[in-house]
Amino acid sequence: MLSLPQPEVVLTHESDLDGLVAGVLLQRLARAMFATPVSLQAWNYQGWKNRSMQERSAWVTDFTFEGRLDREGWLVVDHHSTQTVPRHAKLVHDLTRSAAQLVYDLCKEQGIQSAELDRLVHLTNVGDLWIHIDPDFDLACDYANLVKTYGFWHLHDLVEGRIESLLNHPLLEVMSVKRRVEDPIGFEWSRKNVQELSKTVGLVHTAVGNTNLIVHQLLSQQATPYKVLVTLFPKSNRTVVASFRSQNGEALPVAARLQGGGHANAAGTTLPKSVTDTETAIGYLRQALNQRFDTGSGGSGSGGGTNSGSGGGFNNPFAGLKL
Ligand SMILES: [Mn+2]
Repeated sequence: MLSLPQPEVVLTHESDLDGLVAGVLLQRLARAMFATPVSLQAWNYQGWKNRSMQERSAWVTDFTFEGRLDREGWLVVDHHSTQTVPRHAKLVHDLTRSAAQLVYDLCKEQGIQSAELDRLVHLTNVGDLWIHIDPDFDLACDYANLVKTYGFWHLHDLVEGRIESLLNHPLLEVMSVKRRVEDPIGFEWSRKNVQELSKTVGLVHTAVGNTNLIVHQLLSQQATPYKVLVTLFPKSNRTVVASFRSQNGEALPVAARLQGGGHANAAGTTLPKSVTDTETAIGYLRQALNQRFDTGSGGSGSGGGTNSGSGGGFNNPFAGLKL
């Protein structure tokens, strides 16, 4: 058994089922090991990049291990690729398993295990790792879509943190109908509505249907000339999330260029605050993706600095963009 430091907080990824299941399970593990409740925080990529890591001790899951997380008293359980070698933090890392699966393995060592959790973690794994040959793949997508459709905290609060209640939840029926009715219609429409952002990146407009599935089909059928397909998700707080997909590792570098992160073929970012709708997002992405790195004469601010203030300005490299 790995000896784990007592955490002040559990930090997880807000955007998907993997983050939800892994985060809640880590929280339970902490409570079981230290007999005291620990709060759960969920972050999107943009907020995460700007978050200061002040806690003396924290448990992190479903976020890429990087230097600023390599702290004494910190635990990171993750499955995104990383070049960083841990020198201070404890790292539990496996590219081939979901964060939920990795956390659940730790839980089982502490006796936190049930048939319900076995099932939920399996479905999370299949959906998050996109194991499309698994017989449960369609169902796993329905589970993943619960978080995409209703949001991390809405769903969490609806089941009062008891993630087992997601199993066979009545809302899955809604996801299943959406899949059967919306996906074929959405695929046909999206196929005809792909817009060039750069020579290698195309924006997939979506009307209805499971965007992930539609984009995956477009890529696997090579239905467009682009190596990377982008979809945009305007959020209720007037930010826009951009999601990048590819088949040969091209998605992550594009997302990283836009302050994002993720997996080689499935990555994302939250666009700057001044991008508030799809139209401004398209202008921003065109500008950003067609700009060469070496023309970024924006001065010291271009070295990876992000726009952490609440003001409306873009990051320096894109300061000249007119919207
Ligand atoms: Mn994940």
